[in-house]
Amino acid sequence: MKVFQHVSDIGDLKVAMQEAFDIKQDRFKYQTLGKNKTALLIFFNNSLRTRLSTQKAAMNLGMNVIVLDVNQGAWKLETERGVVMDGDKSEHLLEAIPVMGSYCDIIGVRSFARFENRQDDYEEKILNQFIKYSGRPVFFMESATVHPLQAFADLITIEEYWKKRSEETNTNGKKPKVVLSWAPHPKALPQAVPNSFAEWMNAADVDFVVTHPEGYELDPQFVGNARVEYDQMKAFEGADFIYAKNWSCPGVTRPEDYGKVLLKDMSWTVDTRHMAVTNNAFFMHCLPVRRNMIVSDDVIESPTSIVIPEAANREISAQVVLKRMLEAL
Ligand code: AN0
Ligand code: CP
Repeated sequence: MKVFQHVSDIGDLKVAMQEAFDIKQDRFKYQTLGKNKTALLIFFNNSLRTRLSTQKAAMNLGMNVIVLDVNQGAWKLETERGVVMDGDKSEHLLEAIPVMGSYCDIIGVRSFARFENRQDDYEEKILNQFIKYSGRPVFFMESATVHPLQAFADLITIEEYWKKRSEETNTNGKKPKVVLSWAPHPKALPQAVPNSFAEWMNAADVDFVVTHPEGYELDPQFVGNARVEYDQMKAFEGADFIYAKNWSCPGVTRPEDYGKVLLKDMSWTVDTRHMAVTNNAFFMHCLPVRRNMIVSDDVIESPTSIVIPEAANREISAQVVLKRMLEAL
Protein backbone atom coordinates (compact mmCIF):
# COMPACT_ATOMS: atom_id res chain seq x y z
CA MET A 1 0.00 0.00 0.00
CA LYS A 2 1.48 3.35 -1.10
CA VAL A 3 -1.30 5.68 0.08
CA PHE A 4 -3.83 5.23 2.86
CA GLN A 5 -6.64 7.72 2.32
CA HIS A 6 -9.83 5.91 1.35
CA VAL A 7 -11.48 2.65 2.37
CA SER A 8 -10.64 1.33 -1.11
CA ASP A 9 -6.90 1.64 -0.34
CA ILE A 10 -7.17 -1.17 2.20
CA GLY A 11 -8.45 -3.67 -0.41
CA ASP A 12 -10.85 -6.39 0.71
CA LEU A 13 -12.38 -5.06 3.91
CA LYS A 14 -13.08 -8.52 5.37
CA VAL A 15 -9.42 -9.49 4.92
CA ALA A 16 -8.29 -6.24 6.56
CA MET A 17 -10.66 -6.78 9.49
CA GLN A 18 -9.32 -10.30 10.00
CA GLU A 19 -5.79 -8.91 9.95
CA ALA A 20 -6.81 -6.36 12.58
CA PHE A 21 -8.21 -9.05 14.87
CA ASP A 22 -5.09 -11.22 14.40
CA ILE A 23 -2.89 -8.27 15.35
CA LYS A 24 -5.09 -7.57 18.37
CA GLN A 25 -4.54 -11.18 19.50
CA ASP A 26 -0.77 -10.76 19.28
CA ARG A 27 0.43 -7.26 18.55
CA PHE A 28 4.10 -8.29 18.63
CA LYS A 29 3.78 -11.00 15.98
CA TYR A 30 5.53 -8.81 13.39
CA GLN A 31 8.03 -7.13 15.69
CA THR A 32 10.95 -7.60 13.29
CA LEU A 33 9.11 -6.43 10.13
CA GLY A 34 10.02 -2.78 10.75
CA LYS A 35 13.65 -3.27 11.81
CA ASN A 36 15.79 -0.32 10.68
CA LYS A 37 12.77 1.32 9.10
CA THR A 38 11.70 4.79 10.15
CA ALA A 39 8.22 6.26 10.35
CA LEU A 40 8.00 10.06 10.29
CA LEU A 41 4.80 11.48 11.78
CA ILE A 42 4.16 15.08 10.79
CA PHE A 43 1.59 17.15 12.69
CA PHE A 44 0.30 20.50 11.46
CA ASN A 45 -2.43 20.26 14.15
CA ASN A 46 -2.84 19.04 17.72
CA SER A 47 -3.32 15.40 18.59
CA LEU A 48 -3.39 13.03 21.54
CA ARG A 49 -4.68 9.69 20.19
CA THR A 50 -3.26 9.76 16.67
CA ARG A 51 0.18 10.72 17.90
CA LEU A 52 0.36 8.09 20.65
CA SER A 53 -1.45 5.21 18.95
CA THR A 54 0.47 5.51 15.69
CA GLN A 55 3.78 5.74 17.53
CA LYS A 56 2.86 2.66 19.58
CA ALA A 57 1.79 0.76 16.45
CA ALA A 58 5.11 1.56 14.77
CA MET A 59 7.02 0.43 17.86
CA ASN A 60 5.04 -2.85 17.94
CA LEU A 61 6.39 -3.47 14.43
CA GLY A 62 9.97 -2.74 15.49
CA MET A 63 10.16 0.59 13.65
CA ASN A 64 11.97 3.76 14.65
CA VAL A 65 9.69 6.78 14.94
CA ILE A 66 10.31 10.50 14.48
CA VAL A 67 7.54 12.94 15.35
CA LEU A 68 7.54 16.50 14.03
CA ASP A 69 5.19 19.23 15.28
CA VAL A 70 5.50 21.63 12.39
CA ASN A 71 4.20 24.57 14.42
CA GLN A 72 6.54 24.01 17.34
CA GLY A 73 10.17 24.38 16.36
CA ALA A 74 10.13 23.82 12.59
CA TRP A 75 10.26 26.70 10.12
CA LYS A 76 6.95 28.19 9.15
CA LEU A 77 6.01 26.69 5.80
CA GLU A 78 4.63 28.38 2.72
CA THR A 79 2.25 26.10 0.83
CA GLU A 80 1.36 28.18 -2.25
CA ARG A 81 3.58 28.22 -5.33
CA GLY A 82 4.35 31.61 -6.85
CA VAL A 83 4.24 33.56 -3.59
CA VAL A 84 7.02 36.14 -2.97
CA MET A 85 8.19 34.84 0.38
CA ASP A 86 8.81 38.17 2.13
CA GLY A 87 6.50 37.41 5.09
CA ASP A 88 6.85 35.21 8.17
CA LYS A 89 7.29 31.92 6.29
CA SER A 90 10.94 30.85 5.99
CA GLU A 91 10.62 27.66 3.98
CA HIS A 92 8.45 26.27 1.19
CA LEU A 93 6.65 22.96 1.42
CA LEU A 94 8.18 22.03 -1.95
CA GLU A 95 11.67 21.83 -0.37
CA ALA A 96 10.53 20.68 3.07
CA ILE A 97 8.63 17.62 1.77
CA PRO A 98 11.47 15.89 -0.13
CA VAL A 99 13.87 16.74 2.70
CA MET A 100 11.55 15.09 5.23
CA GLY A 101 11.14 12.13 2.87
CA SER A 102 14.92 11.63 2.80
CA TYR A 103 14.99 10.84 6.54
CA CYS A 104 12.35 8.13 6.64
CA ASP A 105 10.68 5.17 4.91
CA ILE A 106 7.01 5.93 5.59
CA ILE A 107 5.29 9.27 6.24
CA GLY A 108 2.10 10.03 8.18
CA VAL A 109 0.62 13.53 7.91
CA ARG A 110 -2.03 15.40 9.89
CA SER A 111 -3.19 18.58 8.19
CA PHE A 112 -6.75 19.73 8.91
CA ALA A 113 -9.10 21.64 6.65
CA ARG A 114 -8.22 25.32 6.62
CA PHE A 115 -11.72 26.52 5.68
CA GLU A 116 -10.22 29.27 3.49
CA ASN A 117 -11.27 27.70 0.22
CA ARG A 118 -13.54 24.66 -0.12
CA GLN A 119 -11.92 23.56 -3.36
CA ASP A 120 -8.38 23.61 -1.89
CA ASP A 121 -9.55 21.53 1.07
CA TYR A 122 -11.60 19.06 -0.96
CA GLU A 123 -8.79 18.64 -3.52
CA GLU A 124 -6.47 17.70 -0.64
CA LYS A 125 -3.88 20.22 -1.80
CA ILE A 126 -1.46 19.65 1.10
CA LEU A 127 -1.58 15.84 1.33
CA ASN A 128 -1.34 15.47 -2.43
CA GLN A 129 1.93 17.39 -2.35
CA PHE A 130 3.28 14.90 0.19
CA ILE A 131 2.21 12.03 -2.07
CA LYS A 132 3.82 13.68 -5.09
CA TYR A 133 7.08 15.00 -3.67
CA SER A 134 8.07 12.88 -0.65
CA GLY A 135 9.02 9.74 -2.58
CA ARG A 136 7.53 7.72 0.31
CA PRO A 137 4.29 5.93 1.11
CA VAL A 138 1.94 8.40 2.80
CA PHE A 139 -0.84 7.65 5.25
CA PHE A 140 -3.44 10.24 6.26
CA MET A 141 -3.61 11.01 9.99
CA GLU A 142 -6.61 13.35 9.40
CA SER A 143 -6.39 15.49 6.34
CA ALA A 144 -8.68 18.24 5.10
CA THR A 145 -11.40 15.73 4.19
CA VAL A 146 -10.67 12.30 5.69
CA HIS A 147 -9.61 10.49 8.87
CA PRO A 148 -9.28 6.87 7.72
CA LEU A 149 -7.32 5.57 10.75
CA GLN A 150 -10.26 6.67 12.89
CA ALA A 151 -12.92 5.12 10.66
CA PHE A 152 -10.98 1.84 10.46
CA ALA A 153 -10.72 1.74 14.28
CA ASP A 154 -14.44 2.57 14.50
CA LEU A 155 -15.34 -0.35 12.27
CA ILE A 156 -13.14 -2.72 14.30
CA THR A 157 -14.94 -1.51 17.45
CA ILE A 158 -18.40 -1.94 15.91
CA GLU A 159 -17.60 -5.50 14.79
CA GLU A 160 -16.24 -6.43 18.21
CA TYR A 161 -19.19 -5.08 20.17
CA TRP A 162 -21.78 -6.32 17.68
CA LYS A 163 -20.35 -9.83 17.87
CA LYS A 164 -20.62 -9.76 21.68
CA ARG A 165 -24.14 -8.32 21.60
CA SER A 166 -25.30 -10.84 18.98
CA GLU A 167 -24.00 -13.74 21.04
CA GLU A 168 -25.70 -12.43 24.18
CA THR A 169 -29.03 -11.88 22.45
CA ASN A 170 -28.91 -14.79 19.98
CA THR A 171 -29.43 -12.46 17.03
CA ASN A 172 -26.57 -13.73 14.90
CA GLY A 173 -26.81 -12.60 11.32
CA LYS A 174 -28.75 -9.35 11.84
CA LYS A 175 -27.01 -6.20 10.61
CA PRO A 176 -26.49 -3.52 13.26
CA LYS A 177 -28.22 -0.18 12.80
CA VAL A 178 -25.47 2.45 12.99
CA VAL A 179 -26.45 6.12 13.29
CA LEU A 180 -24.06 8.99 12.65
CA SER A 181 -25.47 12.02 14.47
CA TRP A 182 -24.42 15.65 14.22
CA ALA A 183 -24.18 17.37 17.62
CA PRO A 184 -23.48 20.98 18.60
CA HIS A 185 -20.00 22.43 19.22
CA PRO A 186 -18.83 26.00 19.86
CA LYS A 187 -16.13 26.06 17.17
CA ALA A 188 -15.98 25.16 13.49
CA LEU A 189 -14.76 21.57 13.18
CA PRO A 190 -13.69 19.72 10.03
CA GLN A 191 -15.81 17.18 8.15
CA ALA A 192 -12.99 14.63 8.00
CA VAL A 193 -14.30 12.32 10.73
CA PRO A 194 -17.92 12.10 9.50
CA ASN A 195 -16.75 11.87 5.86
CA SER A 196 -14.56 8.85 6.55
CA PHE A 197 -17.06 7.30 8.94
CA ALA A 198 -19.74 7.49 6.23
CA GLU A 199 -17.37 6.14 3.57
CA TRP A 200 -16.36 3.15 5.73
CA MET A 201 -19.90 2.39 6.94
CA ASN A 202 -21.14 2.40 3.35
CA ALA A 203 -18.49 -0.23 2.57
CA ALA A 204 -19.31 -2.32 5.66
CA ASP A 205 -22.15 -4.74 6.34
CA VAL A 206 -24.29 -2.39 8.44
CA ASP A 207 -27.61 -0.54 8.20
CA PHE A 208 -26.30 3.03 8.11
CA VAL A 209 -28.28 6.22 8.82
CA VAL A 210 -27.02 9.82 9.03
CA THR A 211 -28.87 12.51 10.95
CA HIS A 212 -28.10 16.24 10.98
CA PRO A 213 -29.88 19.59 10.72
CA GLU A 214 -30.64 20.94 7.26
CA GLY A 215 -27.64 22.63 5.67
CA TYR A 216 -25.14 20.12 7.14
CA GLU A 217 -25.35 17.64 4.22
CA LEU A 218 -22.06 15.76 3.78
CA ASP A 219 -20.26 15.65 0.46
CA PRO A 220 -21.84 13.04 -1.86
CA GLN A 221 -18.48 11.37 -2.56
CA PHE A 222 -18.52 10.18 1.09
CA VAL A 223 -22.15 9.90 2.07
CA GLY A 224 -23.11 8.13 -1.16
CA ASN A 225 -26.58 6.63 -0.99
CA ALA A 226 -26.70 6.44 2.82
CA ARG A 227 -30.09 7.14 4.36
CA VAL A 228 -30.37 10.71 5.68
CA GLU A 229 -33.00 11.40 8.36
CA TYR A 230 -33.41 15.03 9.47
CA ASP A 231 -35.44 14.07 12.55
CA GLN A 232 -32.79 13.03 15.07
CA MET A 233 -35.16 11.17 17.42
CA LYS A 234 -36.60 9.22 14.51
CA ALA A 235 -33.09 8.31 13.33
CA PHE A 236 -32.21 7.04 16.81
CA GLU A 237 -35.18 4.65 17.02
CA GLY A 238 -33.96 1.08 17.29
CA ALA A 239 -30.30 2.05 16.75
CA ASP A 240 -27.57 -0.36 17.89
CA PHE A 241 -24.71 2.17 17.66
CA ILE A 242 -24.85 5.95 18.04
CA TYR A 243 -21.82 7.75 16.61
CA ALA A 244 -21.93 11.41 17.65
CA LYS A 245 -19.80 14.08 16.00
CA ASN A 246 -19.93 17.75 15.24
CA TRP A 247 -18.95 19.07 11.86
CA SER A 248 -19.12 22.54 10.37
CA CYS A 249 -21.13 23.30 7.25
CA PRO A 250 -19.77 21.19 4.36
CA GLY A 251 -21.01 23.79 1.86
CA VAL A 252 -22.69 21.22 -0.39
CA THR A 253 -25.94 23.10 -0.85
CA ARG A 254 -24.56 26.61 -0.16
CA PRO A 255 -20.82 26.86 -0.95
CA GLU A 256 -20.66 30.30 0.73
CA ASP A 257 -21.44 28.62 4.08
CA TYR A 258 -18.48 26.23 3.87
CA GLY A 259 -16.76 25.84 7.27
CA LYS A 260 -19.34 27.92 9.12
CA VAL A 261 -21.15 27.10 12.36
CA LEU A 262 -24.79 27.52 11.29
CA LEU A 263 -26.41 26.21 14.44
CA LYS A 264 -25.70 25.43 18.11
CA ASP A 265 -29.06 23.82 18.87
CA MET A 266 -28.51 22.03 22.18
CA SER A 267 -31.51 19.77 21.61
CA TRP A 268 -29.09 17.80 19.39
CA THR A 269 -26.77 17.05 22.36
CA VAL A 270 -26.95 13.28 22.85
CA ASP A 271 -28.51 12.62 26.25
CA THR A 272 -30.51 9.90 28.02
CA ARG A 273 -33.73 11.08 26.32
CA HIS A 274 -32.17 10.25 22.94
CA MET A 275 -30.59 6.99 24.06
CA ALA A 276 -33.93 5.80 25.50
CA VAL A 277 -35.41 5.27 22.03
CA THR A 278 -32.45 3.19 20.81
CA ASN A 279 -31.99 -0.54 21.06
CA ASN A 280 -29.76 -0.05 24.16
CA ALA A 281 -27.24 1.40 21.70
CA PHE A 282 -23.53 1.62 22.23
CA PHE A 283 -22.31 5.23 22.29
CA MET A 284 -19.26 6.15 20.21
CA HIS A 285 -17.21 9.30 19.57
CA CYS A 286 -13.73 9.66 18.12
CA LEU A 287 -12.61 11.98 20.99
CA PRO A 288 -11.66 14.60 22.02
CA VAL A 289 -15.23 15.31 23.06
CA ARG A 290 -16.80 18.33 24.75
CA ARG A 291 -19.11 17.02 27.44
CA ASN A 292 -22.60 18.49 27.65
CA MET A 293 -22.18 19.96 24.17
CA ILE A 294 -21.87 16.76 22.12
CA VAL A 295 -22.94 14.27 24.79
CA SER A 296 -24.18 14.43 28.37
CA ASP A 297 -22.06 13.18 31.28
CA ASP A 298 -24.63 10.44 31.92
CA VAL A 299 -24.41 9.00 28.42
CA ILE A 300 -20.63 9.10 28.05
CA GLU A 301 -20.23 7.50 31.50
CA SER A 302 -22.92 4.86 30.91
CA PRO A 303 -22.11 1.13 30.62
CA THR A 304 -22.85 1.21 26.87
CA SER A 305 -20.36 4.01 26.19
CA ILE A 306 -17.43 2.46 24.31
CA VAL A 307 -15.36 5.56 23.61
CA ILE A 308 -12.30 4.23 25.46
CA PRO A 309 -12.05 0.82 23.71
CA GLU A 310 -12.75 2.72 20.47
CA ALA A 311 -9.72 4.94 21.08
CA ALA A 312 -7.66 1.89 22.07
CA ASN A 313 -8.41 0.35 18.67
CA ARG A 314 -6.54 3.23 17.02
CA GLU A 315 -3.35 1.31 17.80
CA ILE A 316 -4.71 -1.68 15.88
CA SER A 317 -5.87 0.23 12.79
CA ALA A 318 -2.54 2.06 12.61
CA GLN A 319 -0.66 -1.21 12.92
CA VAL A 320 -2.51 -2.84 10.03
CA VAL A 321 -1.76 0.20 7.85
CA LEU A 322 1.93 0.39 8.79
CA LYS A 323 2.31 -3.37 8.35
CA ARG A 324 0.85 -3.18 4.84
CA MET A 325 3.12 -0.27 3.95
CA LEU A 326 6.21 -2.03 5.30
CA GLU A 327 5.37 -5.16 3.31
CA ALA A 328 5.15 -3.05 0.12
CA LEU A 329 8.45 -1.16 0.57
C1 AN0 B 1 -10.88 17.41 15.34
C2 AN0 B 1 -12.00 17.22 14.33
O1 AN0 B 1 -13.16 17.40 14.67
O2 AN0 B 1 -11.71 16.87 13.18
C3 AN0 B 1 -10.12 16.10 15.56
C4 AN0 B 1 -10.96 14.92 15.86
C5 AN0 B 1 -10.21 13.66 15.81
N1 AN0 B 1 -11.38 17.86 16.60
C6 AN0 B 1 -11.08 19.03 17.14
O3 AN0 B 1 -10.39 19.81 16.54
C7 AN0 B 1 -11.63 19.33 18.50
N1 CP C 1 -9.49 10.79 17.48
C1 CP C 1 -8.36 11.44 17.22
O1 CP C 1 -7.83 11.45 16.11
O2 CP C 1 -7.82 12.09 18.30
P1 CP C 1 -6.58 13.07 18.31
O3 CP C 1 -7.03 14.33 17.60
O4 CP C 1 -6.28 13.29 19.75
O5 CP C 1 -5.44 12.45 17.58
